[in-house]
Amino acid sequence: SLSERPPTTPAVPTVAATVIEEAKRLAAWTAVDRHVLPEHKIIGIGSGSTVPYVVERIVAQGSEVNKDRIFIPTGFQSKELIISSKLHLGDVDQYPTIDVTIDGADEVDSDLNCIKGGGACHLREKVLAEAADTWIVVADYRKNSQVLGRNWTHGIPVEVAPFAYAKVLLNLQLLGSPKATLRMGKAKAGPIVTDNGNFVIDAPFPEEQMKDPYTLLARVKMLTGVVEVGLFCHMAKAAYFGNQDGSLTIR
Ligand code: ABF
Repeated sequence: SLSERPPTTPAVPTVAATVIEEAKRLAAWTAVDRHVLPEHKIIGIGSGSTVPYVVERIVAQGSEVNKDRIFIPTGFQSKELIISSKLHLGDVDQYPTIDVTIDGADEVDSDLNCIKGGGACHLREKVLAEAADTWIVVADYRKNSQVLGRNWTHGIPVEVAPFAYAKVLLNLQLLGSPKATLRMGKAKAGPIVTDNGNFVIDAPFPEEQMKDPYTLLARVKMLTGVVEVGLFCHMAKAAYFGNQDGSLTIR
């Protein structure tokens, strides 16, 4: 029985966490092997917990190839990752054309549309995705979905100018998201603030609307005060998902 288990026996969540990490690593390493080629000199590095495995694999390509490369971050976390990995840091204003950007996602649908912005970096993530000749998504199996919103139930992250948040909230509610809410910091003492000094609203929409993410993206983006929407439509060239059983799904 459970009570007879020695206290040192690993708990189930620890095992699951290892499986998830291995799934992330497999997706990230395979994507790097296939898409980060020796001739690529300007490389975008995304945000989240899968991206460190991307950088790990790029570092393993060796200093000979990496000494001539510039790495562009999507936010504070990836900037620190690039610096601590001793790779050359650049910014998208110096390098507006990127060879390849690899990033994570909160959810990916069957047409490779993505929800992003769980980490509140989606403005920079989208700029780096658009700037790239090739944009690749890496994730574990939990992000692999048919329709957006089924796995990621918090809603679409919408970055807004702080002074306009109440107006945008109201407009999002009118657009079909009555539960749209301003994202608060951990202590709930105030809203989270993005790398760009803005707020984030999380707007869950009914599946009916999520089935046509491009139309929804266009409607939300039209709201004055919205800086960027965490819906990435028709952008990914491929998505790599590490699975629970150690296999890989490529779409
Ligand atoms: C969110 O988290 C996304 O915009 C980001 O790319 C994603 C990936 O997170 P993880 O790899 O930890 O699942 O911020």
